[in-house]
Amino acid sequence: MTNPKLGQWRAAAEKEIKRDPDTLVWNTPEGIPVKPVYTADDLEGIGHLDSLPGMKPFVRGPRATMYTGRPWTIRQYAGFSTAEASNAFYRKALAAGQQGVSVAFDLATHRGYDSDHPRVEGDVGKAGVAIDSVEDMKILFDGIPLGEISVSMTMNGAVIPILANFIVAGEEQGVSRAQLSGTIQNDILKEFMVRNTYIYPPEPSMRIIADIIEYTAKEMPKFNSISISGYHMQEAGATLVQELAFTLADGREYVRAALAKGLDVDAFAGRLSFFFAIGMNFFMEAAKLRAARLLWTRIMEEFEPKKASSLMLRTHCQTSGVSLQEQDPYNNVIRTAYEALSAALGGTQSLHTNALDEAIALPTEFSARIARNTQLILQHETGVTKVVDPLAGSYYVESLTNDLAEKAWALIEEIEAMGGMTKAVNDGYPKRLIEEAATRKQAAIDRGDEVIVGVNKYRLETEDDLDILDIDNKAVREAQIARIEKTRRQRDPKKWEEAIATLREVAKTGNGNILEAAVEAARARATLGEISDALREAFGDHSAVPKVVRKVYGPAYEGEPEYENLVQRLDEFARVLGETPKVMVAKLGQDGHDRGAKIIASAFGDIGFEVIAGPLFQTPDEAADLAVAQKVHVVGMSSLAAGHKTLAPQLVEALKKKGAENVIVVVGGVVPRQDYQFLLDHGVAAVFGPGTNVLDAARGVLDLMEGKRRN
Ligand code: 3CP
Repeated sequence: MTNPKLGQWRAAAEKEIKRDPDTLVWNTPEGIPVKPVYTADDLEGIGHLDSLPGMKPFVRGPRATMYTGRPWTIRQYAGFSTAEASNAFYRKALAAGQQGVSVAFDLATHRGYDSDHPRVEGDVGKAGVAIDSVEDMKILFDGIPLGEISVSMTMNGAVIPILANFIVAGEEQGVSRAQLSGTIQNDILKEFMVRNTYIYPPEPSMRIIADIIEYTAKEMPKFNSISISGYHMQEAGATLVQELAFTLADGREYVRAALAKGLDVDAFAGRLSFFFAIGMNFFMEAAKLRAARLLWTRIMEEFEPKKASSLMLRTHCQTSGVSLQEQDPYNNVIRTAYEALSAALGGTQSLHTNALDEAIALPTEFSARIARNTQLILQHETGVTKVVDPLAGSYYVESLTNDLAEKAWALIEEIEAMGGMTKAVNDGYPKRLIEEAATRKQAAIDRGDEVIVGVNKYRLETEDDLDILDIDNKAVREAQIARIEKTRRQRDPKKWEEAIATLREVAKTGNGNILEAAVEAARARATLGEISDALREAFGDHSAVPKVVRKVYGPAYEGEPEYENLVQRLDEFARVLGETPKVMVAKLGQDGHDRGAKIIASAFGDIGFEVIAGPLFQTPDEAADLAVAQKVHVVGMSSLAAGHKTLAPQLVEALKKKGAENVIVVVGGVVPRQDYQFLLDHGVAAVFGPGTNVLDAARGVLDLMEGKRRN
């Protein structure tokens, strides 16, 4: 039934704006047309409207009383430098109101390398804490009672040694594994899609996950075996529909893997948990969490569980990292506060609020305090915890919930028709959709269609310096190496050898549980690298071939003089040069964040450069070899994990050594302004920091090439 007054509204609207009100419709990246006004008509046919919180299909929340009974957990993700430094940080945060711990590991740890491995020189202690063995893990939780405080660990690649070390650290603190509460991320499919901290190929990686689910179901009843994550998809540029669909499809795949181990669905389903990003589309994000719960119940009903808890989606959320900006960074406090409110209105169980400086560095004590207080103020001062699901019944939000659910379900079914998520991930389908969405979004920002305050509009003439945390990773590496050596010296070599041999055997034969064998190895003080290597021997390493999407950025600019002029200028320069300018986009060290690199490669290709996308995880020497072999004019190093001060100078030196000093090196990504001069002094020709317009970067590279030719 159409509201008879809608016609009157249209007339009034048209009079106000002097054009058709349909021109006010906002077509979101999800393909959802958001109308200027919603009415009861929009609720017609929506099935979930009369549902209640704590009841099927859980749209209104997994708990009957939600925050009125217990507010969400304030769980700030943190970790840097050494176990000692991170431990001190956690203790202070807990004393100041944080309610759970969430560990960020450095990228060397993520990828299964000990701190003394030559490939990780630029990574140790940088974007998280370095953990090499049980000895580090014990220090990390010193004075934090693991039987009382729940601990989340973001770990996927080296998930086996980390969880094993955690279990043994608990044991040696006097806390049995049955008492340990917390969550391990353990979500490998999204690593192949977007985050890239995988180690082994997809198939054995799925076996690892099933083994962890099996072990925790039997031994660790309070521990969440997985955190099925959409967060990184949104960070990589996914639309909310993609984030929703791919995450839930991943979840379905993990359930199937666990069932294939012979587990009863009710033995593990209640300990599956989720993790979503909360970006700036305020109502859509809250609706997304509601839709996620609705769809997860639908998916889980297929497996016919008996317990209601097996049907309910519980989730952690983090405010969006990509929504943070380097420019005018105090705006980030405001962005984060809105996102946090949206997460609370959506009914999250646990939340991380980003610190204002997280676009450029690790949080300082000051910025971490503001981030934490953003949640404390929400919980204690705003009244949002006093009512369950306050957005229920809103014409707009209910309609959005339904639209998101329908669109995501269509994509989930599409994945199903392709043979499920492992297959789709192997084929690269979700990755391609996400990269296309990311490139489209970048074009919208560069064109100014999407406004970012302080970046592409209302930009400050001068930016104030911000105090940021810098880690001396040389010192961290030396301290870690000393402790690894001590651990190796003090352990019983026979016990160590036996435990590693058993682990290798279990991995190779498939007889036994990998985590169980790894716990023994951790007890015998096998290091993280040694445990990972034992599994590497059985499973091999996964290496991905980078693919770059084309014709997404360019078409968004078609006909715009700014873009056309640049294309023409490049074309003319190519004629003078006698060849197409060739740019290699390089990712060095263990930094797998490749959204920026992929967008640059894609956009530069459309503009007319010949682009070589270097593989992930290269050493500076390997990148220089590739640059020489490909005869590139420019290497663009993309750095998002703080390794630039070690790796960029090494790249410049490696090129020089190979007689390729003519190759121009530029650095782009998350580079604090404070570091620009250092990089320029070490042979880098230009730095393109966060928020750089891609066309400006392309013009900058062309200027450098032209300048070089003239000299
Ligand atoms: C909850 N409880 C309640 C109520 N609400 N009891 C009575 N009344 C209520 N209203 C109970 C729960 O049942 C539970 O007990 C206990 O209180 C804790 O509640 P919870 O909701 O389970 O909360 P929490 O322990 O915090 O667990 C939240 C989830 C968990 C389930 C989401 O998985 C989690 O903490 N995830 C965090 C993941 C994370 O931090 N990830 C960091 C990613 P029982 O357990 O006994 O039932 S950082 C990545 C950053 C980007 C990058 O990768 O680099």
